Amino acid sequence: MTFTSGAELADPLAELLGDNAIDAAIAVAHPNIALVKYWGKRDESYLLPVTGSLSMTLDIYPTTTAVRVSAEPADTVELNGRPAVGEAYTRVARFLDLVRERAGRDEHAVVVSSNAGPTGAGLASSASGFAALAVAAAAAYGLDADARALSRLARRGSGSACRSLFGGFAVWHAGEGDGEAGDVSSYAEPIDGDALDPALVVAVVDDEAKAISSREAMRRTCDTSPFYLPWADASRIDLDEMRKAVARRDLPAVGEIAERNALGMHASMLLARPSVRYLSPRSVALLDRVLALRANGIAAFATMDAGPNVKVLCARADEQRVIAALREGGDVADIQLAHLGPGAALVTDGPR
Ligand code: 2P0
Repeated sequence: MTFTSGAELADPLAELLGDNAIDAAIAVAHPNIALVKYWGKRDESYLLPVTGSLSMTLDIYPTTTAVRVSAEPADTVELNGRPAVGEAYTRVARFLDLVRERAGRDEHAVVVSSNAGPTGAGLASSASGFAALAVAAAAAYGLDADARALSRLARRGSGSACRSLFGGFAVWHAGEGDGEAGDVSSYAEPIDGDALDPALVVAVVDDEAKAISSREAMRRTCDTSPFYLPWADASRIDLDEMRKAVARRDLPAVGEIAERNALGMHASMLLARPSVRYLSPRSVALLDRVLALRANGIAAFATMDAGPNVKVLCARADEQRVIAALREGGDVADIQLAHLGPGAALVTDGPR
């Protein structure tokens, strides 16, 4: 796997824009990891969640995306150096339709996007991807949108993307109602948690794309799991408690709530019919290491998303001990250390 910074990627993308950068823009966005999860939609077409969620935006794995409005007869989309096809293409083209509708324009676009981290492996590439696309496409089409409008727009591409508009910690409000009413009330906004300044150690067990999309897994869990509604009820309480724990900079409480919320989400998936299981034996081995760290007095807590990779929240002072403990036993393919990262932004001055 090659890791590239957003700044390095911006250079070839700038070439795509050519000398005349009118109706063109490049944006960079980072993934976010939810500490209180989004799992389940109340409205599939507007991507409105059943419950609110809370995340931290990371400073690793940026997505860099260039959008140029073009005279071509259709949108062209390149992801990680290859033409996007099938569902990946359709999701981007539909998203551009929303931008065009809001901007009152009908030209197509050329989109070129690169992820510095693994794609579709439960490491939030769709969050950084649609956040970067929202910012770049809005700028390229001249859409006048503030941060909240961009967050709502990014949500239409991938729910979790609405949180990557913001750096640090963000809360995604579930909002009220379906359709247009839900659309205006469901957005993310930043919350003050920078003083907490935790580390998130990302233990990559497997960077292959997942076998079942989170969208399908979410739908199946909502529709069939008897554990889904109990988890959603518990998650609303988790969100309230998490906001208070972040506000009082209480890392052990933040970690404990995050871990129970993630385990509950995975439990609800396990009871879906057919069952959805993202965690592998290696993920479970890493959870044991996190328990052992705690038994040794280190405040380390795990969270897992739609994939087998395990992210461990801890204080910066403990990050190297956590990395060493996770490396033992040979269950990880790669370890990345993340801290709080920036919100999505245009790359305005060329590569930096
Ligand atoms: C989250 N995940 O809160 C949760 C936890 C994965 C597990 O948001 O269907 O790609 O595009 O809205 O945002 C992954 O789902 O799903 C996700 P769609 P998305 O981060």
